[in-house]
Amino acid sequence: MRILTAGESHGEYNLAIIEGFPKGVKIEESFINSELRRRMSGYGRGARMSIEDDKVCIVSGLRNKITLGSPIAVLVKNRDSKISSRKKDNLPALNVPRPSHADLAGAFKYNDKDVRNILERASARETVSRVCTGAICKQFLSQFEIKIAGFTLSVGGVRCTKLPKNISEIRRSTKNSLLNCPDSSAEKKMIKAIDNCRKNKDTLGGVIQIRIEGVSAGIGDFTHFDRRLDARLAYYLMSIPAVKGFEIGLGFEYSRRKGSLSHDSIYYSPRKGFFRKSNNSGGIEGGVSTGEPIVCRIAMKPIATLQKPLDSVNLCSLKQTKAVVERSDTCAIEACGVIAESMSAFVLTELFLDKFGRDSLSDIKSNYRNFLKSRKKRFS
Ligand code: EPS
Repeated sequence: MRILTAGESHGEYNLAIIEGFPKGVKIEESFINSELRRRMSGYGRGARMSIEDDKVCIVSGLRNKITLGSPIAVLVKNRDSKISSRKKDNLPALNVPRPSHADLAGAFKYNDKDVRNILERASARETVSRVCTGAICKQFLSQFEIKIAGFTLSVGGVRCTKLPKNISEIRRSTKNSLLNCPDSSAEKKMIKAIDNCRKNKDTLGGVIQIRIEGVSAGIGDFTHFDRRLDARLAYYLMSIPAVKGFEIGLGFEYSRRKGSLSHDSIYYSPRKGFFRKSNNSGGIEGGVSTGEPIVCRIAMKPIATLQKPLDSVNLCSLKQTKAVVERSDTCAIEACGVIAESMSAFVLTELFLDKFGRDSLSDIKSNYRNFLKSRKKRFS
């Protein structure tokens, strides 16, 4: 399965083409739209989100709401469209790159002194297409009772102390949260930190925890490095704009512990089969799912566009100056969580199809049933 996304931040549309998605899956547009709404919300977003009203239009790949096995194409219209592929716009050239954005690196790469030509595609607006794809993949995964939920673990160093134990707790505890945070007293402090940053024209990042439940053992592969489930998750989650760190299970904490206090001992009972009493591995050993919940975290850096800009250099005059100031968000941690769920859904779907076939949902279901039956016979 492949996704191809296209679209500029202030262009007319964002689109995605999903190739290799199986036939026979019912797709509800309303679910994609609810995921798009989640991506637009969150405390700390800028004025852009009150302009946009992201709604998907599925233009191909389905008949009567059921996938045909052909490429699925989806389209989301940008309300705040300022540039066009067909006619000239009147936007002034932007010649002063923002530190930490793609502006300067992109200007070098594409030999262009107008960084608008870089930022339009480097913008996180593109993640609209990924969330549409993730919402489609989630509808496939739900056929196998695989669930994915993320939550905000910390913002600007303020960390949750009350952590949900499973996905139903994540959903219950984040239901009325403005930051998708399960700990209401930590959330109050996070909101205060965001308000302070907005007042001081600064920005904040944070940490998202993702939990995936219902994945049977045996997804992913150790036989080649690029088929490892943890490597795939890292690749796709690190591709989200502003994500600078990835951990799975104990993550960096492993480096501080002894092996005897790190690894998940193996137990067996006729009722449960093989099981573990801990899940430090985050549900993946040797690049393959163990059957325990998959738990990983990503770190998002503070938004690059500052309203009180940092030092930079004008690409035309080479004079020292301050970076350009563009309208932006103070914190986009909640959106980042939704995008992370979407990328995880894509990775899981892709490796699930690797294992159980690709063409039609009915064949995949019967392969899956046979697999579970045969493992039950041999391992319990
Ligand atoms: C972004 C800058 C802001 C964000 C945008 C990502 O857009 P604008 O410059 O138009 O105010 O709002 O995110 C989105 C538009 C979105 O849908 O998430 C950037 O520079 O990356």
